[in-house]
Parts: sequence; structure tokens; C-alpha cells
Amino acid sequence: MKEGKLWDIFCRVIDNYGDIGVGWRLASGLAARGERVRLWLDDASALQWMAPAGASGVEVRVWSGALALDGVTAGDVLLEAFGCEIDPIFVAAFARKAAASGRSGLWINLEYLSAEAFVERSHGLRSPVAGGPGAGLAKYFYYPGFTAATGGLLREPELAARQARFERADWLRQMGIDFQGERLVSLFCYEPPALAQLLTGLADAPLPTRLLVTHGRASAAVKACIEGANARQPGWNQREHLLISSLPALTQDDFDHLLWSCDLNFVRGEDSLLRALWAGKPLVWQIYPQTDGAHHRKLDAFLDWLEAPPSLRAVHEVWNGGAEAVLPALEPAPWQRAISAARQRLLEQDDLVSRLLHFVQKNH
Ligand code: TRH
Repeated sequence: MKEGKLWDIFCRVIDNYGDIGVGWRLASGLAARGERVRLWLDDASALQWMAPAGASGVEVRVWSGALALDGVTAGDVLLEAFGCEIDPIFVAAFARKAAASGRSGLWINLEYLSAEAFVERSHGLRSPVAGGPGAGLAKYFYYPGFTAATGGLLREPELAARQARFERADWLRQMGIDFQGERLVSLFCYEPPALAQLLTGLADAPLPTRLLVTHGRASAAVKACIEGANARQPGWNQREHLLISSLPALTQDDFDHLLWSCDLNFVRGEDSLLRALWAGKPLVWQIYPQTDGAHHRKLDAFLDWLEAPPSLRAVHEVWNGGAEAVLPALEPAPWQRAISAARQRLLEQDDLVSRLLHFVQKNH
């Protein structure tokens, strides 16, 4: 059997879990197709709960401060996730290897996900490196995206089979969740100003809802809102129509199980949005906020691509907006149609790892 290429993937954890989450999925996805991967991370701690079993074919290396090569020779493909600056010592090693082999060396910059129009224009562009230890090499820009003319989306080939085997009741029992047929809603968010409205709205709804709250920022935000509501309006959840289960940090597989179990998923950032699309249930996305406000254009582009019905757009506007706006009612039925259709469009396309392997074959 032909041996796969050796990849060096560099990733810096800026904040939250998206950088490492995407880096890990990419590394393990490549390894599952027979490639060999060194995943260089400045902080690998989240992998202890996200992917405790590791993956065969992926070697995790911690990269903090000045990198010591310790006899490591650069691999065949160098990939930097999200424009993280690769240690110059490694770039120099990669350049030496390329020079020795008489080839230009394949250096890829994996960009953040967006549905904006520029993605199709910019995907695959080659940019010569003018200075520094990589001078003379070229970097290719690889843009994930929602259409055939982009780099595609991360999706494992075995995902559909896993989903078909999944038993929601068993998983909820395993997680210690006392499910009595109520509506299930997952919550993975930052600190949306409309969170208090969501909680009181669910408490006032005619039927009970169990909110499955992910650990970390979402859980802290819910706690703060509940304390506020208790102080302002004691008895606001008297009928106990809002039931709350706080979750531990889940593995990436269990995070999928959470999304597959729920009737509605609140997700955030980048990777969990995709996982919610693959789950195929109605979703509400809190986009990662950027200081220059660029995230509003990115959110609109996604909602356009999704062909989101007006009620879903209205909820997104408030969920990603300021504190004053009133959160509209949740109407998952028309949202379900849009999500199912969008998911189907995506399933007809190749996934990101398949496209990336093709890209490497073409350009190496
Ligand atoms: O954590 P995030 O907000 O990450 C963000 C975005 O990626 C954003 O674009 C980036 O700029 C910023 O980080 C730095 O959301 P995201 O992208 O959904 O990543 C979460 C990852 O964590 C995803 O891989 C799922 C995983 N996860 C688990 O594995 N278990 C859990 O219990 C939870 C809550 C998440």
C-alpha cells in the first residue's frame, strides 16, 4: 500500500475551543485516510476531554516558546491553521527540505469558515513568500466553505453510519439525564444579551423544555441569568417548565450525540455550527464576535446560503445583537425544512479532507 504524506499542522489556541477543535478534526480526518500527521499545538490541554482516546496516525507535539527541532525533519505538507505564525525555525527546516528535493514545498494556510462571496474567489490562491526563512516558497490559501468552488466542510465518511446507529434514550441515560419526553434544547454559547429572555420565555412556554447546558462560558452565563431572574422576579419558573441539566466537558463524539439528541441546538463559533448542520436539527448560531463588526456580514452570508426563513433570521438578529431587542418566539418547524434542505445540499458535495487531498495531489 502506498504510504501517505507526512503533514505538519500548526495551530495556536487563541481562545475558546474552535482552533483546537478544528485542528484536531482535520488531523484525525487526514490520518483516517492514511496520511501521517504531526499536530503542533501551543496548548494541547483541551484534547484531554475533547479527544482523550487520541487517533492512530496523529502525533501531538506541544509548541510553545522557541521550537526545538530535536532531530525532527519537516514533512511533505506544511499547514498553518487560521494564519497562526509558524515558528521560523520550522519554516527554515521546511525550506531546506524543499530545496534539497528540488520542489517548491507545499505550504497551506487554512482559513476560517465563511459563506461570504470572497471565499470562492480567494480559495486556492497562491502567494509567493517574499521574506524570512521561507523566502522563495509559496503559500496557498485554503478556504473552507459551503459551495463546490470552495475548500468544503469537515465531515467524516462514517458520520452517517454513526448517526444511524445512535440511540438517543440510551445516551441520555448514560449521561444521567432524567428525560420524561420534554422538549430538549442544547445550549453552547458565549454571553448572548438575550439569554435571560430565552430562559424566561422557556419557563413561560405551555410545554416543558429541558435545557442541556454545555460546560464553561455557557454554563456560567446561565447561572448569572438565573441569579438575576431569582432576584428580580422570585417564582419566575414556578411551574418548572424550564428544566436545566448542566453537562460536563464532552468528547467531540459526545458533543455530536448531544446535538443529535436535541430538538433545537444553540451553537457558536465555527466547528459546532457544522456539527449542528450535520445533526440536521433546527439551530441558532451565535457567531464569534469580531471587534470591527465583520461578523455581521458573515452571519448574513450564512443565513442567505441557508435560505433561512424570516423567523429564523429574526431570532439570529437578536441572539447576535444588543441587549434591548425582544427575542421573537422560537418556531422550529419552518427552520427544520431549511436545515434539512441545506444539509442535503452539502451531503451531495465532497467533504473538506477529500478536497484537500485532491488539492495537495494537484499542487505538490
Ligand atoms: O469554542 P468556539 O467558540 O471557538 C471559536 C470559533 O472557532 C471561532 O471561529 C474562533 O475564532 C475562536 O474559537 C477562537 O466554538 P466552536 O468553533 O464551535 O468550537 C468548539 C469545539 O469544542 C468544537 O470542536 C466542539 C467542541 N466541544 C466538545 O468537544 N465538547 C464540549 O463539551 C463542547 C462544549 C465543545
